[in-house]
Amino acid sequence: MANKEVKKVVNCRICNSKDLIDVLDLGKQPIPNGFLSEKDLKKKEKRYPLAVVFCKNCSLMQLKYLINPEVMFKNYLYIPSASKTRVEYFKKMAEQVIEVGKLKEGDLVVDVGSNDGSLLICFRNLGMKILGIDPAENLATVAALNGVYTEVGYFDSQFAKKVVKKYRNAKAITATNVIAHIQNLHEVLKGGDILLDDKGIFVMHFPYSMDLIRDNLFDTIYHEHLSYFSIKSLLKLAEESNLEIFDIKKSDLDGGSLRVFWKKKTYKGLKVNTKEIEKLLKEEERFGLHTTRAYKEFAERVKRLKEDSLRELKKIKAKNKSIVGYGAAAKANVLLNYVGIDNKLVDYVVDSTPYKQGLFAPGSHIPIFPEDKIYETNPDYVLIFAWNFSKEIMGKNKGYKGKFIVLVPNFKIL
Ligand code: JHZ
Repeated sequence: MANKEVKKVVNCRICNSKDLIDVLDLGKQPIPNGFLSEKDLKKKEKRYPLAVVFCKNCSLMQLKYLINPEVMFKNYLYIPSASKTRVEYFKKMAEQVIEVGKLKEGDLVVDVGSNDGSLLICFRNLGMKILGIDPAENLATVAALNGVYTEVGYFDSQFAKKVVKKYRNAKAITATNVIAHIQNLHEVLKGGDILLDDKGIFVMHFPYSMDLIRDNLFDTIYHEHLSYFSIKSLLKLAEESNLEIFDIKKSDLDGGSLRVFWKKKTYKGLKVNTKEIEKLLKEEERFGLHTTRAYKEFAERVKRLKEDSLRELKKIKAKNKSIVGYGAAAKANVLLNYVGIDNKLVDYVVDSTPYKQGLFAPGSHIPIFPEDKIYETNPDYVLIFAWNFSKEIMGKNKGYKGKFIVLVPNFKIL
């Protein structure tokens, strides 16, 4: 893919099957974190096809078209620390990893996709040695300001060898919301096997496809997310690896996520929680997550959601009421572009991320302001794009007198 920017997927990333069924086409969209400066607005914006397919063999939903990662990740504006709730989850995750992996003070924790160092800081506060890995050069600088050192690059077996040589084996590797960004998943596991201490654990955290399908979370489908994991697909992925899954825990973050615990097959100091894994797999079967029907029905619901949302927003505007957005999330941009919401419907979006303020949302070109802007203009409605943080957002804006709206899982005035 070196010179080509878009590549169509022909084989499943996990099981290599060609039996890929079309699920949903979200049209041509700009990259979801491709925020624009005023100067950029004059240039032609690049759009890439955004669609998902479902592998009938291993049940991995995945992107139909891939974009060169350099386009998306070299300069990255998303930081987890802009959301207090997410940082709270990171604190709990660090405690859990230390407990499950029986880590001791001074053990090395390596975070893949370490971003601004938010998760590693939690480990450092608990006495661990830490190292970040991330391809975003701009974020490595931000992490350094937080005292977190980052090796810049994409994690795979070669990268893992370099890290072991330069530092040592890791007692824990973490990867939150990044495994879905990586094309070669088998390489990630190979890298994990190389980097991990014989008695170490590798903990992955990412959104769960069952929650996505059941709750219409279509806006979490975007160019950065190559894979939408089911447990069936994860167990298939594990088959070829020297690592094995020894536990899976559900989390309610981001509308529903999975935390997947891996260890070396040769390490017998931790028991495999077969009962829990089988229970979760049965739940998927009962839901129908391995059948084409579940995906077709999901696509139908998303198309209806688009029509309903647009109609309801237009009704509000027809009454001369103002609407603004809250949270210039990546998923906000998918929603804006798919539903067809522009500056005529939504006046502006507010966001706590300093790097996004003053820029414009990709595609819709809606301007982004700091959060207090809503107290300057007092809009009639605030549309919460970051629905995963509705509680935090409504909680800290008790002084706002208008009404809150969400569009996902369905149009609702709160
Ligand atoms: P948030 C990113 O997606 C990209 P996004 C990535 N691919 C991924 O998987 C997820 O993260 C996990 C703002 N906000 O975290 C901050 C406020 O303004 O749901 C963020 O810009 N005020 C890695 O971008 C956005 O909302 C607040 O009070 O969809 C939330 O984005 C709060 C709580 C948030 O991720």
